[in-house]
Amino acid sequence: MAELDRSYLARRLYGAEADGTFDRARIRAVVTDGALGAGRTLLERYPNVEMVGVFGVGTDAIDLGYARERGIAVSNTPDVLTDDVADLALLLMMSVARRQITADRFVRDGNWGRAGLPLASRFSGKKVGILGLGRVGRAVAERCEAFGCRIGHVTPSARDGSYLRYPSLIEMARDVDFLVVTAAGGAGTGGMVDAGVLEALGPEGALINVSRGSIVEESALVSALDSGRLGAAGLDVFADEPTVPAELLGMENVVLSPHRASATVETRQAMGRLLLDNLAAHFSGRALLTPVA
Ligand code: 8YV
Repeated sequence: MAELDRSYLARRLYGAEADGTFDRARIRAVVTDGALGAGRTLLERYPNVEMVGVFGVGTDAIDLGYARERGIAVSNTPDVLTDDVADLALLLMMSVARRQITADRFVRDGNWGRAGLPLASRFSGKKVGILGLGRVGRAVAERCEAFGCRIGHVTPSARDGSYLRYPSLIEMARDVDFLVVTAAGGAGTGGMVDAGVLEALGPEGALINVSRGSIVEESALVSALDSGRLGAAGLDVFADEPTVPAELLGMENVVLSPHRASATVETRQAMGRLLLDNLAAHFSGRALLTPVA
């Protein structure tokens, strides 16, 4: 299933409007995704929109306040993608620890038998700190427990006693080997992982982000990795996708991924089905299956 070509869709959508072959008043629902979103500017163009269906769990790119003002229902696709996102977080942690991308290229470049590779690090038994113990964060924790890792978290509202809860992000960063970002994006978490947190994570630490690039101060991340103040990173999301800071492209201690955490056939089909089921529910007068509060 091809990834959504967002620029093509935008050109077709606004292009059609420009030549008058598109009656905005007839639009009753907007389908978007967790990255493209639906802000006030877009929703204002469609006076009769009743619903926004998000193909994804993140709603930070949806103007929920304006949707509420307009009485526009919003649905997303939680749960069906939780396992895939947590799996990718584990894949990034292990790839970073074992330097697997470097090892792969070492063999492909024909260097095996001609040169040596530095030793990697063990993943099992490491200390993992989770920023945001929600559905995905909990799934990451359960996976890490199977590898004998010690789990901690920082979560504003969690009352869960299952794992060590740190009083602050910087205290957790000081104490763990991996800091995994699974918190929801949006105004409440923007820039939470700043230079101080990255410094606290330190030269032996690694940042893993499978949520939103906005949660990390990306310039501070690049600087910390470049200077060695931070040991490594595994990143599936970035501040200004699809643009990735050029400095990261040359770093051996960084594993990069193009916002693919939910991009498996099974999950994307399940997300699509859930999105369509929400649309069908709305237009048949039933409650949404997965409404966004
Ligand atoms: C994207 C995501 O929505 O679920 C989210 O919030 O970020 C992703 O699943 C997905 O890649 C569709 O573009």
